[in-house]
Amino acid sequence: MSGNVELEKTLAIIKPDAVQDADEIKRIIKASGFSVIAERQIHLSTEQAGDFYAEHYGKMFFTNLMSFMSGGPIIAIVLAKKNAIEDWRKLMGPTNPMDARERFPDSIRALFGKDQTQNSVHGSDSVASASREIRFFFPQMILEPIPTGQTTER
Ligand code: RTP
Ligand code: MG
Repeated sequence: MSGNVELEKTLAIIKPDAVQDADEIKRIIKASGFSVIAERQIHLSTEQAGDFYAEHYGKMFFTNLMSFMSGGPIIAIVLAKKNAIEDWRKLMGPTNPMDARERFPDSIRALFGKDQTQNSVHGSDSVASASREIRFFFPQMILEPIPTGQTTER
């Protein structure tokens, strides 16, 4: 058995507007106690960006969000830590960087976000979305402990 049972995983994305700041963002992430357990740079198509953010389909910002997220490479990162999902959302800060700068000046969106669309980073917002989003970028990753006697085949 490993000692990693309490560690939670979440999906972070460094969005196209902040890829140039990736080294500094990763430094802050690691200094905040997260482990980077997988990382991948990818340039999404508009369709893939729409699939990833399907929960926002039909909202007024959806088209804009798809073109932003497919407008350049992104870096998808799996982070692990106790309470990773909530703690990464806190470290990211609020959706709108202006709001982030007022209320949470040390947050990543306060430091690196440009506007309410180009806001530097993404984070999963629940256990269910973390699971879906990690699989979206890292389909081979085994997410749940596999009980003894079962195979990884599905
Ligand atoms: P994310 O999913 O990227 O972690 O961001 P979030 O939970 O803080 O915000 P969400 O409501 O899920 O929105 C997803 C992303 O859509 C863009 N957005 N643009 N009014 C706008 O122009 C607007 N609102 C949201 C942002 O890139 C936001 O992060
Ligand atoms: Mg969201």
